[in-house]
Amino acid sequence: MRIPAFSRRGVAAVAVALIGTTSFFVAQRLLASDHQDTPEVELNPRMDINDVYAFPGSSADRIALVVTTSSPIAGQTASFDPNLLYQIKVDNTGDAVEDLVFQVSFDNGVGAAQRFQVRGPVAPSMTGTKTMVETSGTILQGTVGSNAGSATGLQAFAGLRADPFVIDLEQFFNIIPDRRPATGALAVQNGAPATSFRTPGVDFLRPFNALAIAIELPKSSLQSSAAADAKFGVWATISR
Ligand SMILES: [Ca+2]
Repeated sequence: MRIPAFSRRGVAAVAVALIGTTSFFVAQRLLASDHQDTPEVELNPRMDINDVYAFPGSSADRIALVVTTSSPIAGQTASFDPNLLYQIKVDNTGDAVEDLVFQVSFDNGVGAAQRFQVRGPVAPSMTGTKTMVETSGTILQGTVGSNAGSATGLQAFAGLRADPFVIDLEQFFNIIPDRRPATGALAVQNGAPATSFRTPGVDFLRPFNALAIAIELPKSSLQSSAAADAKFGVWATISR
């Protein structure tokens, strides 16, 4: 398992895998997230995966998969990038290679006028760093800010939501200043250099929104068998 230097997001994904109430395994090789990991991502927040979550769904047999981007700058008119392919990937055979993918793309609309399309779950034609837009299988279409699909089958949401991640990001950059972003409010030092988080803790992200993609469906749609201990791993990618 390999986790890059600034990997609060990657750590989050691992934590989900370990403590989730559904059955998961930790991928053998974890690249974790790309949060601020390259100059291109740093300057293009819509390309930047914030976090990946796997939550229990609306009933015991359902699961909700979520990927967030664009925090902590997403405002009311924030939009997904129509030139990017957002994917949630699922490995259900334990080899850290995706067996199923959800491919999410967006049109040129702005804010709540933007429309999205979800393809999947579908077996991908290509895996790993290579991607092909899939044309077979389920295709779900909806409008940003509204649910689309069926509450008993596949349903999806894309839009602005409160960033669910908890961290004192301001103090984090006082502890590790070389990770400070190049733009935005956090680009400016606020507070003295530090070696630890504040007490009591500060949920710095609480007032901030992220752009979220959430997909909820029966767990059986993702498992390779009906066995009670059937497991699968989940991660996300953004491609251009
Ligand atoms: Ca696999």
